[in-house]
Amino acid sequence: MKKRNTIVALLASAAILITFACSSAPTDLSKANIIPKPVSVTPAGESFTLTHRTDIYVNGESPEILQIGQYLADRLNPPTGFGLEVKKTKKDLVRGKILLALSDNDPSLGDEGYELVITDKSVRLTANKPAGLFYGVQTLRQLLPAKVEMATLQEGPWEIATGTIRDYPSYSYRGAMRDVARHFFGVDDIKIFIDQMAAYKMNMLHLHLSDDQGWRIEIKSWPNLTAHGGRTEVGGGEGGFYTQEQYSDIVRYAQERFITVIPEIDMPGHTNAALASYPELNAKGSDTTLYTGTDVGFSSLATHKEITYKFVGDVVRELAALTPGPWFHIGGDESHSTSLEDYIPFVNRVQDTVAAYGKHVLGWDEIALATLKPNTAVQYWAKAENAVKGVAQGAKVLISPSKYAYIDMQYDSTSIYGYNWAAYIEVDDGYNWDPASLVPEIKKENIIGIEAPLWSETISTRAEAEYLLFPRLLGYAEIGWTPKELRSWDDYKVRLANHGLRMKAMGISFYPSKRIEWIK
Ligand code: TNX
Repeated sequence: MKKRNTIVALLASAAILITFACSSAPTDLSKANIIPKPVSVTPAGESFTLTHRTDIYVNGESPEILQIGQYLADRLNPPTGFGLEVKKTKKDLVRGKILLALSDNDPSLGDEGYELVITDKSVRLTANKPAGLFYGVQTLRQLLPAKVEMATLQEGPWEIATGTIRDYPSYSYRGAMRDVARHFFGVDDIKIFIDQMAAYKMNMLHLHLSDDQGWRIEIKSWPNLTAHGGRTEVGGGEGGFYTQEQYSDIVRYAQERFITVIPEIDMPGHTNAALASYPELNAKGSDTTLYTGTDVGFSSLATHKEITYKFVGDVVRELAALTPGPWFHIGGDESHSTSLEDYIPFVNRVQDTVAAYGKHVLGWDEIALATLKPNTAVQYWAKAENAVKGVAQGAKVLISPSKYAYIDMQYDSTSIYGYNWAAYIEVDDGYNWDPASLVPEIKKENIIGIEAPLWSETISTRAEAEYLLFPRLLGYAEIGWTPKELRSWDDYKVRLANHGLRMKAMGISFYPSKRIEWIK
């Protein structure tokens, strides 16, 4: 019996040896398909193999570092089956292991940068701040085979090319917007999206929480906003809303992934759901009819009534209290039913309200027609002249030009979902532009970053959203992170082709653009 066991064991090890011999371990780190492309990659020509002995060691006093170590273990353990553990250490290098360490002696990496040093014996990830470690972990994921993204046990080997990556972002705001007003998307959908953003080092999630078709966030002092205004959506579906607890849950989940939530309450236009819930907010009339169409520009809060400012004050107070991030988005777009004479004082007053609750104002580019307060930032989506007016007032600009960055635009005339009023945006069109080269008066130093908005008039399910989001979101992530000089379509399209398998492993229903030679 003993002899037979020995033979079995010998055969098994031979099988393992053969497997190893047949697989060609990656040895050239410069060939790794990382998105967004890192600032610098120096290959060392060998490879490191992750095994059941490669536990994760963390060195640093921040409570977040343990959490990041655990996040990495939680990504690696299901597909590898290794059961890696997270352990504390005081050492700077642990042979045979993965080490995450905080050390703030590398100023060129900034607050979000990291250095990843991979030798044949160990992996060492360092950063000044926890955010940098988190982004380094995202890079490490992408160095492993795509099947590392599967939730079920996969076959190894788990090999990485050796070398050094030093990396940090171009812009501090790398965002996406989800419109949960036109069609409602629940907490689980948004959490999945947060995980997808995190994988590509995006850090700002703008939630468009109210519009003509629905009010999506519980406001305790104005309960009819959700009781009535949250009850439908485009096309007449049942709509929905987040309770304050659910919103806080989203905020926390995002925070754990170094993503800041930016709530938007669009005003004075795009407010039919609020007007129908509280008719006293109308200039005249008392219509309580909900709207399920897709027109824009027909509604306005009564900018002359004091009750409107009581309403805005209560909403901003409750939502600001639930929002740890610095920004509060006041919308301000397409207020075609508000005269400019009414619009300007309204925007001026609402900026004061937001400031009173400790937040900085973000608003669509039309708000630059008003007098911008210090720290107010303008989101350039439509009119360059508005954004330029903002810059002239000393405001920073968030770049979201509809022609390049609107994720609800169709890829081409055959696209099933989306609009085309701004453009068709194929994957290369979405990638081939630069935020600091769009408008001569808007220079890199005026720009906080880039955001890609996904409006949801034409989509109502997670798969439909993903069809528009992916693969374009990866390109927007790269534009926000990677310096302009390192970005090129020819290089990007090869890396993206490799991410097809990775997106598939992550369960993403992406649009298989013909402009990419997807690796099968
Ligand atoms: C314009 S972008 C809008 C949205 C629509 C979108 C559809 C912006 C600030 N306003 O209300 O949903 O077009 O593409």
